Amino acid sequence: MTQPSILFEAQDGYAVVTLNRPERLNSFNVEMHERLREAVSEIKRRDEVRAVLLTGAGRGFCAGQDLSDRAVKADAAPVDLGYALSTFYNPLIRTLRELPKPVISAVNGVAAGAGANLALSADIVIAARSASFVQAFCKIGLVPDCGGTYFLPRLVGTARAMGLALLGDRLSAEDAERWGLIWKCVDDAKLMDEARTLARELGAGPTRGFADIKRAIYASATSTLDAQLDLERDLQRELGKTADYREGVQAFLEKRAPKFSGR
Ligand code: LHQ
Repeated sequence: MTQPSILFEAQDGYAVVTLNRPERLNSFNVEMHERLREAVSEIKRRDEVRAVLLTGAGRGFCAGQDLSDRAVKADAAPVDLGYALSTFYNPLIRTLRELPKPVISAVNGVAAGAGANLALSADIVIAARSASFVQAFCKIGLVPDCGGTYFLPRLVGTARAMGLALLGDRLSAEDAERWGLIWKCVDDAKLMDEARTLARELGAGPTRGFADIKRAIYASATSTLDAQLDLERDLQRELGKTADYREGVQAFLEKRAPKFSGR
């Protein structure tokens, strides 16, 4: 029996989505895209799922597009790679960034091409020490996609972004942490425990506040101080009316841990 290309579990307020084509380093084919889209829709729909953890099965996180897939095979006839981006990759990246719940990627091994930028699209990226990031696109004559040309210069600056994109060298998880490309790098054996602890903590947090933190931080990439000050005022005004704000303040005054409902 063939294994499902996406594994999905939800408990304790968070979902774990595992890319599961380990024999191909979890590279994407159409079937895996479709299963992932279903998993993400379920996460969107279920209010009790308040955080997401994305990881890969086996020794890799994701090697990007499956280059042996019929849909992208470069043979005699020209192939429209824009179709795969419009249909699958771009909606995926947009949905994860706009998801009003925190997304964590636990990078368990190599993350290459679209797989690297999928990992970097998460709100928090935690990687195993043996993991690595490869902007492999230049090796096959392509540009970084899945938001790579947006994320890289913003995360590490133009000089490093350009080096990564033009050279396609492997960047170790330790260097990725040092460069500020990711949140942190941990020992391999600790990756999933740490990632689950984070997901549990975020899943039990003030979800509406978290959604607005995402919104404001991401808006700042293309915004001005003036606009951010206005946005912060507007978001704070709405968050001040939430049950979680009341609970947070009450818990502080009563010197106890808050119990956030996500509302
Ligand atoms: C693979 C792949 C793979 C198939 C490893 N496909 N089999 C978007 C829209 C439309 C079209 C085009 O692209 C895109 C976005 C993209 O993602 S373009 C970039 C696509 N990805 C790549 O170019 C990465 C290709 N892979 C590699 O460079 C290496 O495999 C990395 C650096 C990821 C890992 O290297 P190693 O650790 O040395 O592993 P390996 O190369 O031995 O791979 C293990 C197996 O996985 C191997 O199969 P085999 O049968 O020989 O054991 C590879 O052929 C297979 N594999 N990536 N993308």
